[in-house]
Amino acid sequence: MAGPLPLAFVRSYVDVDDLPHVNAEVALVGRSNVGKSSLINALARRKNLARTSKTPGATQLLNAFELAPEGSGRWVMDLPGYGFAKVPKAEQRRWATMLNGYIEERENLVSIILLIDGAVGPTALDLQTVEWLSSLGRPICYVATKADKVRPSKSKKRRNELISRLNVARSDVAWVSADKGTGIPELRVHILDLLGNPKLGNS
Ligand SMILES: Nc1nc2c(ncn2[C@@H]2O[C@H](COP(=O)(O)OP(=O)(O)O)[C@@H](O)[C@H]2O)c(=O)[nH]1
Ligand SMILES: [Mg+2]
Repeated sequence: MAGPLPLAFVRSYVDVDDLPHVNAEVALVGRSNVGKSSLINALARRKNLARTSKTPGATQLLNAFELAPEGSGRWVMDLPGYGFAKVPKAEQRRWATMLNGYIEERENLVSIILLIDGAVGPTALDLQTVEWLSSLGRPICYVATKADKVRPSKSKKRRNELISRLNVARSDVAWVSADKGTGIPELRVHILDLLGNPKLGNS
């Protein structure tokens, strides 16, 4: 089991073109309010590393975090969320263009970590996004968030629904709760594997 990921905030970027070259990167993508920032905090076991918000749509920046040591070039990106109802169409198009540019330009993007709200998702918009991301040819790792909000009596049904709607295997979805810590150690191991863990000698 992995302990907290030694993540440090690098900076926020407005523009994909400003991102420097890195060795390996994973990117958290998901609907506004799905729990991206909370997940980063849970992975690092820090309270305020990534800002969490009760106001969806607040983050429109590309927030970069780096695994220690500084300069390792192993990055975790928190990307702006999509699908916040009050965001105007023009802004949604801007988001799609940004993400498209990001995915096309990040040569060392090892995997997209797509977050789906485990209690309610996938929504129609999640499914559209999955289809679109798949067409761009990058590997996707699915994470179902807020597992603690699913009642134990509904859990099996919910999990079955989610994998059948995503059309993936059970083992392709990691269920996590940032609040309770469920599934977080396993996801840390997976992220370290994706980014190449020097301690394991595969970087
Ligand atoms: N119950 C529960 N709530 C969560 C969990 N993760 C996030 N949230 C809540 O969902 C809301 C949005 O979280 P945030 O991390 O800001 O989402 P983001 O917009 O994707 O970055 C906040 O009110 C969080 O407290 C979780 O694991 N369980
Ligand atoms: Mg956020």
